[in-house]
Amino acid sequence: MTVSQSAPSLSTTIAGISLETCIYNASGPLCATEEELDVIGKSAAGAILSKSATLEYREGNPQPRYYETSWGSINSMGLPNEGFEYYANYAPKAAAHGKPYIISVSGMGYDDNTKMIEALADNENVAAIELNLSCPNIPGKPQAGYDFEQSRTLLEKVFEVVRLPLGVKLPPYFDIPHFEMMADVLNSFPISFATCINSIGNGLVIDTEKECVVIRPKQGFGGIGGDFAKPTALANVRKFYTLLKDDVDIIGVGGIKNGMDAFEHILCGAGALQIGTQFMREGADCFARIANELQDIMRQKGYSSIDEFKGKLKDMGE
Ligand code: RRO
Repeated sequence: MTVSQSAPSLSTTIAGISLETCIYNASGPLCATEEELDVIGKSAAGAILSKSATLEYREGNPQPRYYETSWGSINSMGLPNEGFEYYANYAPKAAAHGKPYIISVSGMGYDDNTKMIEALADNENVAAIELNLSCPNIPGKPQAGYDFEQSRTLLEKVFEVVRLPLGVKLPPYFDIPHFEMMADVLNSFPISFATCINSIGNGLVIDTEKECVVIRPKQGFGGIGGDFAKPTALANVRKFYTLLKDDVDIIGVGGIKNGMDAFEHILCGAGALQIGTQFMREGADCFARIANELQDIMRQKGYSSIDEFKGKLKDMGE
């Protein structure tokens, strides 16, 4: 008798919300309009995450503001979005796709953030909020996540009004004391998840033929995503997995373009994965492809669920 082997499960739970599959879109690429969100809804993505919303509509930075390279991307979009209400109003349509809808919020100050988060309190079709502490592209505005006291103050205000599960989107950190300082801030609040990492801020890509930068805003400086972001993303996933309270889920994003990249993120501790640059490059087919590749790897290794290897990265001892 042959025993039929069921496919390895990619299901996961983030912020107490069940996802049929742990792979979905990163906030940023192709998630700013209803049409784009519907494409994600119809795809194999495990959730629908919106572009970071501000209180009002924003045009964003001047074009060209996104550039793809062989190894990834640089962007200085400048938070172009339809305004918070648009994403709140999309919630029933997202629910019709049968998968959790998460709204990314990126207010221009404390009050904007609390207003948006308060307004979402009773939206039963929104599963969670991802508070963006890390947009690198607003001229003259530092990334909140690099200012630990500002982050603490913002979270104090936010947790006075929030009713939905709330997580934070973090910038990449590079220094061990900085990981510890941010973990100390986050561990003071009942956050549900931490998404690691946003793009690596203020890189520079050059067109050597033209001897010119490749994007217009900020003299060509922009956030780096793709292959080069992966080692930094893995380090951030790993560090926050070990430093944050046990009930905080880690969502990995940065350089995931195939099943093995996804496997590495989970090994470091990610309970869900977001795809940014590769989604922009390939479109929504990337979710099913990466999921299938991850399942193949799990089959080869004898894993039937992601919990069997999540966070189980070994080190080599001292
Ligand atoms: O819109 C952007 O320029 C942008 C945002 Br809000 C962000 O969080 N990360 C990024 O790379 N670009």
